[in-house]
Amino acid sequence: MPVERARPADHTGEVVAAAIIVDGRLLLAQRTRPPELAGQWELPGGKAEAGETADDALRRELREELGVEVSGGDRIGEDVPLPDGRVLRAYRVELVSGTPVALDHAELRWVDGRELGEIDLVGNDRGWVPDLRLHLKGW
Ligand code: DCM
Repeated sequence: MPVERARPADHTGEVVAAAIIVDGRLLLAQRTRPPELAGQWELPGGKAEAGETADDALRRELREELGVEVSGGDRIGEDVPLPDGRVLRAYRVELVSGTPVALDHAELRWVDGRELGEIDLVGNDRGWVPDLRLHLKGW
């Protein structure tokens, strides 16, 4: 198996997740699917499509899932390898316009550092907690 794949294939291999932090609180979204993840909370995001950069994917996913426009995209936390061979990466993004609405999730919640440690986060996102907390209040 080749170690490096072509660029478009790399992009399709990425799942992007957004850390939206306002006034020391992080936006979390409650999943509705699949059944084993329903009810758990995550950083909103999703799979990059073929040819999309991580930036493109973040902007599209957050428009679709939350109805907001975002910018930025500094990495935060470590890469998380997913069982299907994709890699999950978190990016810090800024809200440019709109107020987040749960268009594809059960609910949204803004959490401080203490609440982030107590909420039922999807397993893949748990490793990011220490890095995220550095930007949050209340811990
Ligand atoms: N995923 C995750 N944590 C996130 C966002 C996504 O673990 N913050 C995972 C769940 C799926 C895959 O990435 O395995 C694709 O996400 P989705 O089902 O939302 O398209």
